Amino acid sequence: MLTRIDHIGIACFDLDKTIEFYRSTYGFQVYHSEVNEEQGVREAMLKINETSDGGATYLQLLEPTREDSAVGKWLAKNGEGVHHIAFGTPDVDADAEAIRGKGVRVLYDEPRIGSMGSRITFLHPKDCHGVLTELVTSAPASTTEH
Ligand code: CMX
Ligand code: CO
Repeated sequence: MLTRIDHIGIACFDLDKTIEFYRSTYGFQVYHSEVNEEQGVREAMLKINETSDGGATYLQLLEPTREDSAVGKWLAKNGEGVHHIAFGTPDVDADAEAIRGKGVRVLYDEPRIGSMGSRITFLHPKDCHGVLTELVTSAPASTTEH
């Protein structure tokens, strides 16, 4: 069951400048940052609020590490802006299978590793009214490293 908005993914050309915009304009701080080579991103998670399911909602700022990555291609075509929305679930495997059964293309056969050791998969934007949609199960709290 999808229980929160886990994050909004925002594509940017310069991660450091974009972090500074969110800090100086809104006061949001970087909670976590990492490079995910498989996804081709350098990313920063800004925690906005905690949620009633024990998780949290973040902004995920994304700078591509290579032009042929999903974010690199998207930036070249669209410029900066909202790239995807991510829903949090305790069981990404079950939700992905249930949604696949409804005829929506799930991009990965098995969830992959996302931010902070989470497990993630994506739904094709063309099957979701133009919105690239991610499903996320957070890593257990004891294994989360910031
Ligand atoms: N939102 C909405 N539509 C999108 C989109 C997005 N983020 N990305 C691509 N599209 C649309 C394109 O506009 C295009 O539409 P048209 O045919 O009407 O022009 C169509 O989808 C195909 O796009 P494309 O540029 O040819 O790109 P690809 O098909 O090669 O890739 C996708 C699209 C969704 C399969 C790819 O972006 C993907 O695998 N995404 C999942 C992984 C990802 O986004 N990783 C980065 C984030 C990591 C994280 O969140 O941790
Ligand atoms: Co994301």
